[in-house]
Amino acid sequence: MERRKFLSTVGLGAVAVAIPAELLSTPVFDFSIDEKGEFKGNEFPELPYSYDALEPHIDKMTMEIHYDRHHRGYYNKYLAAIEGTDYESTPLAKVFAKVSKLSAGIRNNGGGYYNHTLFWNNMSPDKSEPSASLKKAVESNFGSWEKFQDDFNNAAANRFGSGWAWLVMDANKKLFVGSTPNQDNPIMDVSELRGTPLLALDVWEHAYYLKYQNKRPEYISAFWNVINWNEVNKRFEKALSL
Ligand code: MN3
Repeated sequence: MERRKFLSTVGLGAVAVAIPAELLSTPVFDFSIDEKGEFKGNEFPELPYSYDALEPHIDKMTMEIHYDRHHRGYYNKYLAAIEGTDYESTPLAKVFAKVSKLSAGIRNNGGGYYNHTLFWNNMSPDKSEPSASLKKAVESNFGSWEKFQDDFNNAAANRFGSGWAWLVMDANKKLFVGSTPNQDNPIMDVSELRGTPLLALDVWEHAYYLKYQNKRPEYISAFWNVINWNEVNKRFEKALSL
């Protein structure tokens, strides 16, 4: 099956539609997409669960439109933006490292494509827990787990207009939270936040408006119920080892 081949090639893991439920709780997103990775950004990623899997926290219609229209749109427009250029074979991370010199089409659509791929994979219908080592790092960087949650929630709630909230590890292995506008992300050279993203939250209105309308804080608190900590734990360990 072609998809299976692609998955093993880019290391997205076992995310085919028919896999047993218990596998859905295992990390499905490979770090190779990131800063030092080789991910070319030329395949549309599988959604690792069904559209209704995150109900009631994120509703089915939002997921379907978000994934199949918004995300697919970024993907298609990114491919169009790099068509016929050297960037067709350049890993996404290397494109982002000099995105300030590239077109708005590459920046916005490449960012949209990458950010949503992180986002789908750092959510799951299955309960999981932050690892002991991640908890310890969060406590030492933020003072407490609650302070981290507050800071993350504030970053997400206070991003004016469209953008993303992040938990990021910087080059000194320190954790911090922040937000980026539009489809920017912490591995873009234009970003004020620089580092390896561990957790991403989409705060564009299209991510929550059908269910939550203008109540973005309710969507943000619902997000905590569907975080795939297995994935965040894995990214944390990988980022520590870079
Ligand atoms: Mn979105």
